[in-house]
Amino acid sequence: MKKQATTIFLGISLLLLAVVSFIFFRQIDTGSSGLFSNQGGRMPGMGMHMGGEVTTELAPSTEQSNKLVLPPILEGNLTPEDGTSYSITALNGNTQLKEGEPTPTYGYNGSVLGPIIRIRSGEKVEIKTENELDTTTSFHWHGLKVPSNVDGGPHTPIPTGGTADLKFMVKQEAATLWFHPHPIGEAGEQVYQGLAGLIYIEDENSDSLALPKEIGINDFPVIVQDRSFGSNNQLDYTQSYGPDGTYGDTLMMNGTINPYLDVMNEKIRLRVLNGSNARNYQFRLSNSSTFYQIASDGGFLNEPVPMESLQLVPGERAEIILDLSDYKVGEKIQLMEANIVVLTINVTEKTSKKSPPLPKTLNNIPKAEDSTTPDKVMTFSGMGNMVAIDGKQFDMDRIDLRAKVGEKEVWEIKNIRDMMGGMIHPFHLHGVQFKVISRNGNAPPANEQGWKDTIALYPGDSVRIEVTFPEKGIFMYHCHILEHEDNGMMGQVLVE
Ligand SMILES: [Cu+2]
Repeated sequence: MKKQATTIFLGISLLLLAVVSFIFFRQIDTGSSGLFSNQGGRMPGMGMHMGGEVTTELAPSTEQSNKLVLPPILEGNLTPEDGTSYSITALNGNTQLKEGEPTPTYGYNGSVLGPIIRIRSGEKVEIKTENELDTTTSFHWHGLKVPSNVDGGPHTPIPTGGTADLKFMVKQEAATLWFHPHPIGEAGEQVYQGLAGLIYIEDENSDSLALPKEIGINDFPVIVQDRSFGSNNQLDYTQSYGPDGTYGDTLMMNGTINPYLDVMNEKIRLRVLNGSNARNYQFRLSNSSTFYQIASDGGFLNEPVPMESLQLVPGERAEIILDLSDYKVGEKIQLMEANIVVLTINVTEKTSKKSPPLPKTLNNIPKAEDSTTPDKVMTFSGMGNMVAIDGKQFDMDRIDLRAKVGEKEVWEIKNIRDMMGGMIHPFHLHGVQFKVISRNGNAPPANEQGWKDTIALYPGDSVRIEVTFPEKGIFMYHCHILEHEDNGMMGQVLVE
């Protein structure tokens, strides 16, 4: 009897010690915005799920190295009234992602991911969308400045067999955007199954800048995603699902596992999209060398920003330049995430022409303006099924905020730290490119001083942004951890 009581006492003490040290380390871990682990408050190797943690670690690939698949450029048809017309169809398919069985996937105009839609600033565009999936979807153009009836959010579901004809003017500068499904409660699963594509906007500035721009030669798209493969190479969303994000142990770039790229010894440009459901990345180069970020979500930065590491939260993009001019044929460099190889870049050929130096000036974005009192304040809080914005979960019948078209506003967005430390929530706002004014009262880092549509909110953060909606309608703002979005961490702003 006494022995049993001692055992129970010992057990309770150990448990208490574990909980207290867990909270303690978590506070340290999330104490600073600059120093963070992959997820706010993750304790590597603990392997237990206490909300907000990445429970699935990335594993080094055991697959053979594969040439990076490049998505095709979608050809448009020139029409007299509607400008250039494109067709995008969401399809069921099977894709050979791994050795063995092909994987059942979703794709746009193909079995997985989608083509690159290449449009020009000032151009009239038509996109004919069609849903051939056996489930309702929507076609959201992430980062595009369009009226909300074109935006493709939860208000415009396309049922199985349905079509929608979208027409708009391209009213924004050169940028790398993307498109993905945004149906209510189902975005996570549909993206996980393979739905995502890129949009390149070009303009006179991007034409004239001396940057690598030969697609597939020195200008490459890199869509980074993590997946878990079950038996027979299935992507089992339900099995892999986590209420704080669905993670996988396997990295895929453009749908390629363990990819390599053969290039010449010149400057190369990577247009990197974090297309993952929930995982944050901290990219660096294998030899720790400096690279340059030239563009953020909504276009070119004012000048190239030298960097040794690049963080991207889900939905975020960055264009980076790697200077391989001094590399010899046979040398290689790798893009890394922690100790995991993301992409191997082999220099296999000597270029006949020397890359010009990077332009000193890329863009002319006026500095963001602050105000003493923000026009709007909102708070992100909670985890799992308890995620909320201003204490509320998404309700399609409720307008949360109102704004006037063309009027500059300052929004203050807070991520409330909780007992467990909290999580990084990627904040995304539809229909606009905004500017980051400050993070906790300090100027944002140089690579965040351009146009943004998605930013990291660290636990305890208070971020101010400058927002001017160019178009009318109802626009979403939400967490881009797709499982949080699906769980209702989303609100809507009516722009009149
Ligand atoms: Cu979130």
